[in-house]
Amino acid sequence: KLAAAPADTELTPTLLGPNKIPLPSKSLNDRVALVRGDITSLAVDAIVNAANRSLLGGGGVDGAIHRAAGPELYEECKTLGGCQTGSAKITDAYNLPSKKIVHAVGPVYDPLGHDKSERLLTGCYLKSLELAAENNCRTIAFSGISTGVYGYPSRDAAPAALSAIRHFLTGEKGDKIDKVVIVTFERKDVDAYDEFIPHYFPPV
Ligand code: AR6
Repeated sequence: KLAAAPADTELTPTLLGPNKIPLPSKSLNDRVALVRGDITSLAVDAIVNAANRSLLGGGGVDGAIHRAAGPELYEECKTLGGCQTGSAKITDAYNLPSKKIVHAVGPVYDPLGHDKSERLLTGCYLKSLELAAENNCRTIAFSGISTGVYGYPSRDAAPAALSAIRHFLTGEKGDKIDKVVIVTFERKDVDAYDEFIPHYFPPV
């Protein structure tokens, strides 16, 4: 269960998020968890990587995942033909304790095209959840997508991510996922999720 929300969880229009989802719903609280640490150590069904369009590895969490999964991951990624921004593809997880890796390609944040960036980021979360559900992955852990090298501000990325997760869990295929783990690494992301989670997933 998540920590209790501050008393003043009054909703403002900005907290409706990109999908204009009515908030809040107490019943979803135990379906989402927030942890800080290394996503490569998690024994969930699927972990979500913040990849680039080549899907052939890079720095940040992508580099950490490729190092920990081993060279077979790179070999499988080579067969995928890359991936569009705002979408995702799934692979095996090789030496990782998870069963699958979803490789999501977030947008490079564009402050002059905020709405487009948000649509693409939301697309990453929805497609990742869809792929997990299709592959019988009932537990999924997300690293931050676009909030590192790609420059997406954490205070904008967190509500977009939470809105998309909530949208999926309340939708048609929502019952195919038992638990969504949000993995934070840096303080700025911890702070953003601490602030926004109580609005999207209020405590029971
Ligand atoms: N473990 C867990 N989380 C991490 C780690 C780690 N080792 N390192 C960073 N994060 P980023 P992006 C968090 O830069 O912004 C790669 O080169 C970090 O705090 O990994 O989507 C890809 O190949 C941040 O919140 O991904 C692409 O070229 C989040 O992971 C590009 O970077 C995402 O930061 C993608 O950039």
